[in-house]
Amino acid sequence: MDGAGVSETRSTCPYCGVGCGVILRPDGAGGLDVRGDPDHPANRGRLCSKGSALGDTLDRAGRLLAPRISGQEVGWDSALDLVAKKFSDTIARHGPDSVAFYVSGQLLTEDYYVANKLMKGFIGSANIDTNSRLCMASTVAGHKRAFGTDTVPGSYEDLDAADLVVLVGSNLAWCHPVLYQRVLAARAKRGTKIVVVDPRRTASCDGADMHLALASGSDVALFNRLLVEIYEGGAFDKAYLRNVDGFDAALEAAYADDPTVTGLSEAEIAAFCQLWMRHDKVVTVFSQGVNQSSSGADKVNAILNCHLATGRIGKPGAGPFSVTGQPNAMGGREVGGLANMLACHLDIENPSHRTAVREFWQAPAMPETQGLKAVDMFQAVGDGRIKALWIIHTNPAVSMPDADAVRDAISGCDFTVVSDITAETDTARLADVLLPAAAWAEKSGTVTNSDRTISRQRSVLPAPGQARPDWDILADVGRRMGFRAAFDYQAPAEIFREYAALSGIAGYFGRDFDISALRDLDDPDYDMLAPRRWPLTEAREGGRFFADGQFFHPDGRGRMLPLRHRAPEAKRAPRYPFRLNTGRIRDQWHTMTRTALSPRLSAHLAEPFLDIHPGDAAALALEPGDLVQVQSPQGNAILRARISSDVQQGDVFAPMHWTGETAPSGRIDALVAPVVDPVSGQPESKAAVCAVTKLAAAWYGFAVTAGDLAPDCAYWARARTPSGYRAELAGTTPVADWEAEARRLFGLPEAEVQSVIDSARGIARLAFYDEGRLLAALFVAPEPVAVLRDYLVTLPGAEAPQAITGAPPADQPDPGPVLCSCFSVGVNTILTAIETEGLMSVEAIGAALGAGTNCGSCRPELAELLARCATPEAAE
Ligand SMILES: Nc1nc2c(c(=O)[nH]1)N[C@H]1C(S)=C(S)[C@@H](COP(=O)(O)OP(=O)(O)OC[C@H]3O[C@@H](n4cnc5c(=O)[nH]c(N)nc54)[C@H](O)[C@@H]3O)O[C@H]1N2
Ligand SMILES: Nc1nc2c(c(=O)[nH]1)N[C@H]1C(S)=C(S)[C@@H](COP(=O)(O)OP(=O)(O)OC[C@H]3O[C@@H](n4cnc5c(=O)[nH]c(N)nc54)[C@H](O)[C@@H]3O)O[C@H]1N2
Ligand code: SF4
Ligand SMILES: [Mo]
Repeated sequence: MDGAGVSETRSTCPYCGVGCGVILRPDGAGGLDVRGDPDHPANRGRLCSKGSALGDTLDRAGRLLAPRISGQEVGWDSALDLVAKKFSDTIARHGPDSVAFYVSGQLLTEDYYVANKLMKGFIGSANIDTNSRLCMASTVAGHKRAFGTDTVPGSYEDLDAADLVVLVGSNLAWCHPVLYQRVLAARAKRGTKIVVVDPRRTASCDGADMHLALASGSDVALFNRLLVEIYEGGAFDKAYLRNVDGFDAALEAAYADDPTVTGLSEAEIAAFCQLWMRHDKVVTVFSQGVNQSSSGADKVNAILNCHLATGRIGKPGAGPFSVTGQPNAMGGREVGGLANMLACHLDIENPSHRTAVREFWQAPAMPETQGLKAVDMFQAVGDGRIKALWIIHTNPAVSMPDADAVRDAISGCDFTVVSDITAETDTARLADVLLPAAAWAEKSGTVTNSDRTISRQRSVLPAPGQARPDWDILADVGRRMGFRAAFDYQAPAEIFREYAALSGIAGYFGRDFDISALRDLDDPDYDMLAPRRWPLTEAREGGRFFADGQFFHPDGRGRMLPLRHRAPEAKRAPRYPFRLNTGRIRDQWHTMTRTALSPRLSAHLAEPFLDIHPGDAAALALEPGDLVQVQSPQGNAILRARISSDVQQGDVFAPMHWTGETAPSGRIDALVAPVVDPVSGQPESKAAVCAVTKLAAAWYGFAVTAGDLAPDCAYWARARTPSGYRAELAGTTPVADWEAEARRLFGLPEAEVQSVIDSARGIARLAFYDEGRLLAALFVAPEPVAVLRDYLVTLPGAEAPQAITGAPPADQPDPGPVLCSCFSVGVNTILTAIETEGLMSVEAIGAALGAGTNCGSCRPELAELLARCATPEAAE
């Protein structure tokens, strides 16, 4: 409670694996004020743009409020009886392996624990897999091969203490912004060097000393070369290597690899190796450019090899560091949410581990082999081997590779249950039964971030309608399936205690994951639990692993692996000449079900795009703003071309975020082949092949509206604005009557209209009014529409007699696209201030305009604007 009697609650941000602490304070209008928690060790008060905008995303308008069976609202009893009956019947008729759960690294640990216990212990199948298969599986496999368990050796403090931070396949500036700010702070303080290893130039390169734009998929060759240099330069740690097997074989394989496949010059590679070898305190941060690859586990081990060879692991400021994507990716790995794990880092294929867990759970049945991994699981759904499927907290119809096939598989499945917070997702639309889940801020539990810190999420808002927490829905189904005692949970604290007790058994087997010190936590202590880093036993809390040369293989030794470069599976060919890289943008989270509710987050990049090199664009006769058709052997997309030398010639990059709800032709996973790493089963999301052609558009349109809109054309993308929606549109067939079409689009059959229509030139401009207030406006042209979008989005709902001109009155400047989402500062405003006020630094821009002073996520882009102003010839 503060002085005014308003209570504040500490919780954790529901987005990325940095796991920032937040302080939540009800705003009195059903929403929340959200600020960074100065006492949380992950962020010390900082938040990025997404965390800062959490308050904007709590809108209840689109929430799923009641269970539905075949689209009809029903009560919980009907819905859950049906789920329990269908699963029980299917198991009775076709065996336990005919059903599956597909879950998420965004579930809380308590949710995840119950799901895993129900499937592995009581249904008796290991067919539970998670979207972490698309995310962290290669790291899990790499860690297990090298260390004997899935252990993250270091902690965030290592980023503060390092002299060199190497970002491999990580766009830390946009995907783990608070960690990137931490690295930049260390750089300001101690001169930390930063290297980025990424085929693409990203925002993370802006603060970097070196960017190695290697060929897609060639990381193993690069780190093999580093291993050779470590050997030849005498930088290996002989004493440490006494505890590690495989150095000679790894070195021999490394010698056999050819570093030229990286496409980097000898000088670049030599400079990188020198830098790496010169700095004992080196942290190699890696993420999806490493994991999402058909050689993902090998890439992980190639990095681990170099750290093991030099003994630079588990020491302050030194170690390999897998940064996790989702808020509870780590928790999911710990509870055993992957089809090839058991629980608490125990192995499903180890009989004594299995027996111990079975006895602890008093489980009737335990699978003896691994279950189906995500890609195989959806193939089994597609060919009818899986007959009942429960999808929880994830949107596979968008995010799985070969997404159109996955969508068809789900819709063809005999019985699909989807638990979500909204019915408006590509996956939820396919469900037979939809279950309303309580969302972040409405439910309680724990999550584990990238550096093994367990933090509480706490409920501060009532769940709307009939929504219930995921653990509660799962446990209820468990009870209805006949497992009363095992799923008789009343509160998440009970689940957590049981889980902590189980981890003690893992500790007994000598596994790393042991939080048994928390097994007797009473309810008030659980409520108050402050962030703690595991392991948490009577003997030990937190700290680092492996500096002492003690590993978790049965012989206690670490392992280096012999590795050879393998190119991505899909090969470029004349028909598919481009390499399609995919990933994230700064202000959207995955399939956008939450972040797209925020107008300020939607302003940064409002439509799906394809980055293409100027040389390739010229060969395809592309102009800036053209739409392109992108085709792969799996599927098609239409995206906005952004011509940029950030990507290499022959490579293109597209974001993963757009969906059937926001831009149906932008579902990029429709193009990605379902190719996986043979070791980890993780899909190769970053290296499909594709063809690119200019879309033969008959017309292009731009619309703003205070209401909703119902586009029906080849390309559309809509985004929230403070006053409603904005949309980009394009069609491949001419429209005869633009007024009729616009009235249909906006659902305004009668509204008063102003219009300028020039059919001969293909131009139409229409503005609809209600007593002088603008309701909606549409601008159509035969080429990409040139209107001042950032001005137009402010007009709906206001008196705007001149809207149809598409431009502000002469005395009102156009702010340009929003760069700083926290303070809604546009590019033009910043450029003007740089010029007229002579601003020379990001700090000066902040002092003048506020931009970049809150979350700091846009600081790399501000730096780039400054650099561009300083050297105009460098601008594209
Ligand atoms: N804003 C935002 N932040 C997020 C998320 C989000 O949706 N939005 N999602 C969270 C989640 S779940 C995850 S997993 C993380 C992901 O975080 P990151 O892994 O940092 O993000 P990505 O953009 O997927 O990919 C990182 C980079 O890998 C590069 N890359 C592609 N191929 C290769 C290659 O062969 N070698 C190398 N070295 N690099 C390559 C890409 O060009 C890209 O810049 O982000 C988390 N944070
Ligand atoms: N091409 C390509 N594809 C990729 C990637 C890539 O880089 N490139 N990255 C992959 C990676 S790393 C990841 S992690 C995945 C992410 O992909 P997904 O997991 O499919 O994406 P999300 O949008 O996070 O889906 C979360 C869903 O849970 C719902 N939800 C929110 N809160 C709750 C809740 O409390 N309970 C329940 N039951 N539901 C809730 C949301 O509305 C949403 O529908 O995408 C993968 N796919
Ligand atoms: S870095 Fe941003 S998205 Fe990630 S946990 Fe922190 S505030 Fe949330
Ligand atoms: Mo992820």
